[in-house]
Amino acid sequence: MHTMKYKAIIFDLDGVIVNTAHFHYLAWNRLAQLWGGQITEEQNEELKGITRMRSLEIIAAWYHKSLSEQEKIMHARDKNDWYLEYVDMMDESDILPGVKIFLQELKENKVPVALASASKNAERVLKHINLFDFFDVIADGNSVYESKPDPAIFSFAIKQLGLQPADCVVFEDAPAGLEAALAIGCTTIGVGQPDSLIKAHYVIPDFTHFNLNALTTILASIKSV
Ligand code: B16
Ligand code: MG
Repeated sequence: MHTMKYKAIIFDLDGVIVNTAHFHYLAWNRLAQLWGGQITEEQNEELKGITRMRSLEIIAAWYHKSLSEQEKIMHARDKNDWYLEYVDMMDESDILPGVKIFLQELKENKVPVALASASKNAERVLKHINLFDFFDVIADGNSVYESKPDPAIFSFAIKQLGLQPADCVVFEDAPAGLEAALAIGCTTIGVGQPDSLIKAHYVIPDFTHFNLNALTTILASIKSV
């Protein structure tokens, strides 16, 4: 047994750095309401980490809607316009607890940091909350076509870092994201409730009091991966 060593940290965005999930929910729910329904909390879990188009297809299936390509594009555009109304009101106060201090520690210790988010709006969000400059690599919804749980977004980020999956620790809040990172051999730390993140090597509730020391202790407890 040996202690796992990390060379880089990869962060998901929604649910890890900020709670944009709520804004995605409000925007998708507007569409569901037009179709005479409401998206439940459980259904919303299924949409976490999933690309916009794939999410739309899933929601359309819930309401038994068969959409033409043109209709899909129109609904996805409407949803995004609604979503961006919320994003454009975001500022530093929307950063989840402990995240900025941890990013500052990573920067001081010259640990490479990447973002791997399904969102096409990731840069816009990071700029609103003033965290854009903390990232050496940004992999987002514009980088790859495939949706998590496909590992393409993580492979893209890791290639840009010039590293191997086994060198990277991934922080994820969504089952689809964990599945993606695990499929290629990253070490995964779930952020949130353990019961919905059972696949993760380890789960933390959030980044409150989290630091490199805590990470080292966690990686030692995970054993050789
Ligand atoms: P956009 P993550 C994901 O972000 C969200 O969890 C998911 O709900 C959303 O549909 C997806 O981004 C695409 O976002 O519509 O902005 O391109 O968790 O991968 O950071
Ligand atoms: Mg997420």
